[in-house]
Amino acid sequence: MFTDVSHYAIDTSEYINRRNMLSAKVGANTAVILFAGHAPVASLDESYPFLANRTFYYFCGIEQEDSVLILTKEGEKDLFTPHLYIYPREPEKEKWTGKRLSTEEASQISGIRDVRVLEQLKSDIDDIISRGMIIAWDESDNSHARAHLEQELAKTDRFDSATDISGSVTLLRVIKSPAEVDAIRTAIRVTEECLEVLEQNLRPGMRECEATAILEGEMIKRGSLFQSFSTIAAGGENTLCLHYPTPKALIPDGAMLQIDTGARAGGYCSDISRAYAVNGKRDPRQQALFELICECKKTALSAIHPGATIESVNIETRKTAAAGLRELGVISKSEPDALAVCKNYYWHNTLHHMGLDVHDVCDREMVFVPGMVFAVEPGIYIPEWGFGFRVEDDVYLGEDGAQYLSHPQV
Ligand SMILES: [Mn+2]
Repeated sequence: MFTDVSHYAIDTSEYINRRNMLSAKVGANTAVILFAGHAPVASLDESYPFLANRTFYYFCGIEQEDSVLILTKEGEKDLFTPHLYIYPREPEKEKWTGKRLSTEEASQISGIRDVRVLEQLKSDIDDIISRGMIIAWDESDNSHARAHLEQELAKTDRFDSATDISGSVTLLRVIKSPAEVDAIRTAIRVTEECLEVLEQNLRPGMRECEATAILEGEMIKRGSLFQSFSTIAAGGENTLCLHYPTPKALIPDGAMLQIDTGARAGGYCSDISRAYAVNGKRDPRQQALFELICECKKTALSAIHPGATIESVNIETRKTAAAGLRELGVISKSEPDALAVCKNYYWHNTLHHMGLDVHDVCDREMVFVPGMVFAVEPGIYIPEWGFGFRVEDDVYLGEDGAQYLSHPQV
């Protein structure tokens, strides 16, 4: 199977709809200002790869450094007038950095007719301020560009009037449209194809980073140049570290290999964890833990329904884990508070929202409603046994409950 996502894109109508939905949540005489941001410097003239601020991207689909989106709502108008600011085409610079978007291309992607060059931005913002419009922005955006605007506003005594729209944006972003679910499903398909290649190449004595290389190499081949996050590959005792950062060890015969990985499609994430016996056969303990975690995932899936919360799913799933750990003798049968002791073995959340960010925006207290997408990842780590792992699948919450988007490991 080979799914090519090099040119996977969400339809322009999606961005238009999203801007219209946000306009209904914003008062009159307001200018929402959102920034794509700039890749952070690694050292000297070397930068980390660029990924546009996901809220900026959500409203226009533009993946180009330093771009700015301004949505103005003036007078009696119900809807925003959108203005997009990008760098102009510059053939000399593009010899180094590659082709920039033309205004026509940016317009086609975003559905925004008014695309301007960045040079105009300052005077346009000055104009917005002088007209007394309310400035609205995303306070969770910690880019230099927003900090700079904050400084500028402070000079004008307008700083106090700036409003934060991140709460309204979260309410939109947590509910996925059919097109978003399709993008996530496509990202998952890519990840699953790459995991299949890894499975065919597993062998005792391989290095953890070889697993990373196979997975990320296969993802890049399929056009997912940017993954949801850096792949985690941990063997043996290293599986006890959740975000194990140094995959340099050899994986001995008989050990487990924890993989946590995800390709992107159209900017959307997938997030899948697998626990493999590196020699192809789980020993009885490995098998017992695998079965318990799968049992936890079943519990989690039935606990994910409209009206549930992240915490209610955590509580239900931990009950299954605690009972299972008792069965396995990890928690003593005489222990009066197995649930409390269970936290020593099951210490991370069971699930998180997933979308344009892998740990997507959310309000942790938020009650689940249909249209949400989650990565469900029960994990149990047993230092006494020298290993632990999580098994993670992605699900969509419909009217009738959670459905798998990925194909669970058996
Ligand atoms: Mn996850």
